[in-house]
Amino acid sequence: MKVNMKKNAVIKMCTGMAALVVGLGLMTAPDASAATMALRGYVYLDCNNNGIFDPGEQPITGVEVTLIGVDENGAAVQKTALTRFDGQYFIEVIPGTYSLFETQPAGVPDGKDTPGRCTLVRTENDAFIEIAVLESDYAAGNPICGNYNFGELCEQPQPGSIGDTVFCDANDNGVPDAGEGISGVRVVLSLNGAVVAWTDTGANGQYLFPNLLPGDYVVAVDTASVLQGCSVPKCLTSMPVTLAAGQVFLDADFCFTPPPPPSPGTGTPGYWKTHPDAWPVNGITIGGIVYTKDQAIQMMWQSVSGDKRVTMFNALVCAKLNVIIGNASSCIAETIMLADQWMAMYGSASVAGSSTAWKQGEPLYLRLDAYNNGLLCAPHRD
Ligand SMILES: [Ca+2]
Ligand SMILES: [Ca+2]
Ligand SMILES: [Ca+2]
Ligand SMILES: [Ca+2]
Repeated sequence: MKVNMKKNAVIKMCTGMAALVVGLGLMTAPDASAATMALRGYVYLDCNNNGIFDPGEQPITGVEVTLIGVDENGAAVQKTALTRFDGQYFIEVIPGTYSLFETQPAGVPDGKDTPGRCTLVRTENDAFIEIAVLESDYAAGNPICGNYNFGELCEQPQPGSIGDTVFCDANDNGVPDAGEGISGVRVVLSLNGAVVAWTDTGANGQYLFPNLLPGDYVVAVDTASVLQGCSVPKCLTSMPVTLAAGQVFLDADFCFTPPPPPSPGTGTPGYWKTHPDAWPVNGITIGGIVYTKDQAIQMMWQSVSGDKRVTMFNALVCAKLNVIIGNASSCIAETIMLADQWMAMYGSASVAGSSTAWKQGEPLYLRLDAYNNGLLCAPHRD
């Protein structure tokens, strides 16, 4: 690894100081029992911002790194160390779980942080959280959880920005059109899990977070602040944005849709045949035959006993009326089509309950009946 090359270079130059070098923990001692278990890493100027301590990149000396955690005996541990001439910090520990926090050196723009080889829970900006330091690492002669490196930048990166529209997608095309912007919506910006800024959309639904350094941001809409009758999330309500230096990212758009009109509710034959004024149409086609409203209602008053055509007719008329008045139909459209085909095929003669025809028809009827009773995708009208 690059860092080892650097370390070797130091050791070659300082052969007369080998004992000192070991004392500082630069070398991995061959005898595990004599090795020091430690967490270590470098703070350096990551001029090419790649998260790697490359040859030619400069160490930063005197940076404070704090270790906080709990050792294997359950004792709380807190230690600090300063980086040395070669940019390395070195904190002795016994097995346990520890987090490392860098104090950002003054006058240097913040850079990438790269975790080392022992398992950890997560990396945050200038922090490595809950590194597991295990006895097994120690026994294997691999006693150092190394290379928890804090990189800093050589020059201030060009600021970027994130925007820009929260809209009510009234025409359902997925893009913001003129007049679709929603004003007064709170938009919140987070960086590495922490809220860093918020703003409210202007009159045209636009917002902008300017002067942002590169980083892994998340932009989110506070959905509770979306009013104006267009409050149902239609597309994303939050979006991760990895912003590069100088990048202007204006595609963090969020869209909403008006709530659907309240469902009028479904009715059964008992309702539709006694409420002719509620019919939304004056005629209805069943099995390819057109009936006037009066004819259909007359049919519905017939006794259903013995002739399953009447049973199916009643259920199918009601299901069609329930759809026409605005109830959701996705769960029943196919059944209505099949029931119409059934009526076209068997509607010319009486159908007995024991017949083959009713074996085909009954499942369709049961589904229509469930829909009409508000048990499928639309509620009952009561
Ligand atoms: Ca680098
Ligand atoms: Ca830093
Ligand atoms: Ca950092
Ligand atoms: Ca639109």
